[in-house]
Amino acid sequence: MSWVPRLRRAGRRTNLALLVLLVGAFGTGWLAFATAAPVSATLVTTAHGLLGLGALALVPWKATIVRRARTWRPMSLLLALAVLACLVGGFVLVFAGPVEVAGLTAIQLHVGGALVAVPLFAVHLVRYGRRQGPRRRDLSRRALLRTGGFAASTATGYVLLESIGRWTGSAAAGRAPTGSHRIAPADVPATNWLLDPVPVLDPTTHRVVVADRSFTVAELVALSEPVAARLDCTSGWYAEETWTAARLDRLLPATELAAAASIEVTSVTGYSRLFPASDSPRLWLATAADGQVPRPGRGAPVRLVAPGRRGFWWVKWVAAVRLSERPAWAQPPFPLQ
Ligand SMILES: Nc1nc2c(c(=O)[nH]1)N[C@H]1C(S)=C(S)[C@@H](COP(=O)(O)O)O[C@H]1N2
Ligand SMILES: [Mo]
Repeated sequence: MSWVPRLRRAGRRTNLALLVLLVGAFGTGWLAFATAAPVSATLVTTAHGLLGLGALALVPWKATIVRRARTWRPMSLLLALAVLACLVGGFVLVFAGPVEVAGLTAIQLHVGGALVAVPLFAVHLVRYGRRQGPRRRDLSRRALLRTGGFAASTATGYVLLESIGRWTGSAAAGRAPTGSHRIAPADVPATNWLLDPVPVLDPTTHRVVVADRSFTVAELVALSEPVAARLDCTSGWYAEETWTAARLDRLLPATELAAAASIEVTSVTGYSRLFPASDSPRLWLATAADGQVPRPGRGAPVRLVAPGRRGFWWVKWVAAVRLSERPAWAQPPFPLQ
């Protein structure tokens, strides 16, 4: 262990800072999955990156603390590995794009590492967290100056890494505000949120129920127009395509739509999302992408196109669109299937 540094100031404040940084990184990570608008996405992903980098910057101090411990529990090692996997996944995603590492996609490694770390971290806190809480002197001028200095160095490191990413022409340079990397429509993987199956549907017999009516695919095509939109998946890629799609507010009965709280779009697989009723002019039933019928995995014959919303809102294999009294916020923030 001679390679581990012995930093004098390593201690309670290191642990406390790590707690704040990791909890913050976890929270902003989920928030980043939910955001799509450029300004909010930039703020959230930058905060997420700063918090993660801050945690990484504390490793030498944490290593000093670990070195002082007489015994090591396997669980602590597992926790360290999970956090490491999460960090590696995050860096790979930023600098190399949505590639695979050891059979896992970068985002699977990143989110998987974080999810494995959570229960281990909770046990770790219960076991070692005593007397590690904040103290009054953490707010002293000197302590605050040190915290500010640490924050400033982390921010400098962040800017430096971003610049290196650009100069070296790495994938980091072309990221969207959400952090996603651009891919060609032909390279879009048919992406399911968790474990949804890919149904193969017959476009000649498939019908989509829209409130009190039902449409054949041909009827939807006849009501369609071109819609350019960006499909931005939370797994780290986005693609720009021009969809052939019919606007939902033109298919839904006007009076009922005005009275409804939300619109529920359901897939033949059962996957569904609730949208505020006022979103209807920005929701489209699409039958083609760039002039072609999409592959079955991409939602044919009818999929939702929801410009300005992240990919998991773009329900594939749409079976029904129903008006609902339920407010759109009364659903889990992310799909559960
Ligand atoms: N029915 C259904 N629709 C779905 C999903 C799903 O798992 N089931 N995944 C969503 C997610 S997470 C994304 S990113 C997009 C992916 O669309 P694509 O297959 O065209 O890439 O579809 C969305 N629509
Ligand atoms: Mo996605």
